[in-house]
Amino acid sequence: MGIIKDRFKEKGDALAAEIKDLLKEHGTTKIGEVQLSQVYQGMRGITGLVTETSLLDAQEGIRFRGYSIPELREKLPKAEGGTEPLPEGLFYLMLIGELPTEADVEHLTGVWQRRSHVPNHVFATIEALPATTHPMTQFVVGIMALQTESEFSKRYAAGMSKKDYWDAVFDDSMDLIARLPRIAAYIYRRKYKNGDHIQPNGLLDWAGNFAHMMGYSDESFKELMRLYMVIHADHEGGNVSAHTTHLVGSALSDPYLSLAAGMNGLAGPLHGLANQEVIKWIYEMREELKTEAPTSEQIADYVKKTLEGGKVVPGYGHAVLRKTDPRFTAQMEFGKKHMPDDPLVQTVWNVYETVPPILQSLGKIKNPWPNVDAHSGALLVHYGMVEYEFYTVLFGVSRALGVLASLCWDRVLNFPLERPKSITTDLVKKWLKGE
Ligand code: FAM
Repeated sequence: MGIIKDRFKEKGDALAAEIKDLLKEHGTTKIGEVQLSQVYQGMRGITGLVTETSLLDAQEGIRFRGYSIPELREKLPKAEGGTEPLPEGLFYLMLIGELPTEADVEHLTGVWQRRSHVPNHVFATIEALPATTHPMTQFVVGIMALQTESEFSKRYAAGMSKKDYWDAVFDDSMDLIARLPRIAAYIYRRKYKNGDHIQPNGLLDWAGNFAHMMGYSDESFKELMRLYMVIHADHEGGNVSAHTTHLVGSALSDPYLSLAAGMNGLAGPLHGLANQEVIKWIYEMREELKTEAPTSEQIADYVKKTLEGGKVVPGYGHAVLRKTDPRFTAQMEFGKKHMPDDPLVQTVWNVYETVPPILQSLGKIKNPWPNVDAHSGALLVHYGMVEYEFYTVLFGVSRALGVLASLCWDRVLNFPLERPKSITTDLVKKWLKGE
């Protein structure tokens, strides 16, 4: 891993120097204003973070270091015989800021294979939970149990110098990414396959091995895992999982503590849990309509019923995006290539035709289009992964790539403790009276 760490440090020092000069000259430049409604309504549109790994454009969607998802699917190295990008390549791009070579990706695959050992006490801790425990709870408990392995915490306790924080966070982040598939697969096999665990296959890439350990040997499922791990990896810095990991890390909580916090945010229904809610919603619709292939009219009626019941239509809308999520489009292309006749996938496409005009007609929804969660479950069900309560764990394994790459950048840029100011409504009233 030496070469990647050295390259990262070189990039980090160069950008740190650039930012220092930039702030010296422009530190007092105003970059926006804050309206009262933004303070009360989720800080939407307030620019208050710097995240180097990716940037989200409301009209165009996500770009990772300037590359769109179609460009990444074309330019990033692939597995032998594969057509989908390897997540190792995306992590390298987010961390270093340059496209990786095949050799860079192979090197990273090897580093993560060698660092993937999970101590037994982690599995024992997970086993202490009832098997009925939600997979995301088991996942976060597993990450917390792994915190005993944190180099950062050990070195901080031993008096580590501030200039070395980045080095310890880098090591912990690489160890953690390497270990997450093993923990996630363990939870899957424990909960759904009677604890019939599958040992890692050291010849496979990170996502391919993850598929293997969950019990899926189908080559196109491995390809789906590679695409899935890439498109869910990062979505700039303000989404709940990224922002939480960054915030907790700013207190110098180690990467294990920071990622666990971010994963608790991802477990929320308005964030990462939506991917399970979408499939649940479609299953309930098919159950109620007694058909595997609801017509557009039947879907429209069911959507209206959902809305009248005061519930959201899961998989639709977004806090920033104002168009169809390119992560949805990438999944739709995968579906058209690998499973064009799958009835559940076709229902997702029918929902896509039907839902946006209905949401638009409400007049209050800023983005009526599908987000990443609207498609993901149907692709997984096609291969037999029907356990939708597990889907957000897949999302979490992927999102760790982006939020931990960002955590490394936070430390190498020496970002301080994050501490925005809060106000009271009494104070607001005083302001408004000019007091
Ligand atoms: N179905 C029904 N109502 C919706 C809706 C949807 N899909 N999306 C937004 N609305 C409502 C929203 O609840 C709010 O209603 P009230 O004024 O009555 O409270 C109104 O429309 C304005 O909301 P908005 O400004 O358009 O959206 P927000 O920025 O407040 O919320 C989301 C964004 C993603 C939380 C929201 O679109 C939603 O709840 N979507 C369904 C859940 C989902 O798919 N989440 C996953 C998001 C995904 F990107 C991820 O993080 N994995």
